[in-house]
Amino acid sequence: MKPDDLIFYDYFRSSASYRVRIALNLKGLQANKVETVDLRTGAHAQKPYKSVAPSGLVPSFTFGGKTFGQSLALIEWLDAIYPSPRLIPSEPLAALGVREVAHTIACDIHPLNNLRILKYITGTLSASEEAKLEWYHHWICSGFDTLEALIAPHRDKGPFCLGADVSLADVCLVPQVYNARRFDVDLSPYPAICAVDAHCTTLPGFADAAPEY
Ligand SMILES: N[C@@H](CCC(=O)N[C@@H](CS)C(=O)NCC(=O)O)C(=O)O
Repeated sequence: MKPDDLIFYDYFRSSASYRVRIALNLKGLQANKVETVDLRTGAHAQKPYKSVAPSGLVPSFTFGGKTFGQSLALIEWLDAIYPSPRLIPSEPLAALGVREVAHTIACDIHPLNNLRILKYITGTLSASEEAKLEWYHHWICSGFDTLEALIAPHRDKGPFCLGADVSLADVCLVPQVYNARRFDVDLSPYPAICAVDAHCTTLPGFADAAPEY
């Protein structure tokens, strides 16, 4: 299924874009057009991308002549229009649990370790490469301590973060684990996180969305 007129601005290594790729795959959707915005060359921070997406961040969607950013907002929109499978449960308490995990990743971990933050601390604040890695590991581990406590109680109910059903929590977790591995974070203190990640990455919707390297 192709939502009419949808352009998806994507970058393979962007974990926020990776979330959107997983959500599209799980729902069997394809954008009409996928435009790569290369973060390595700084294409995100310049025209023409900056003129359609003022934040200069990926991912974003353009349709009906407008551009919208924020991966969780984009996924919630997709979920409202294409509810199969539901990534945010309709039952309010279940939805609260899913958003708690998703926001722990998207609000409390990811923004601290984003490219522009790492560039700022090494550039403007003159932090060393070693200090940058220490920063990166610190915020991943701080967030993963919380996530492990949120996910572990659900391990006997099914293979996903919140039990039997795939949700926005898993869509956010897998890209964040990818980031942690890329930066050599020791994941041995997080068996529940690793078990959910190991299960999800066997599923085509997740596997096909993964960065090639
Ligand atoms: N909260 C935003 C974050 C978007 C974001 O930070 N994207 C990153 C890639 S994962 C980016 O464009 N970074 C460019 C930069 O930091 O300069 C979302 O969930 O979409």
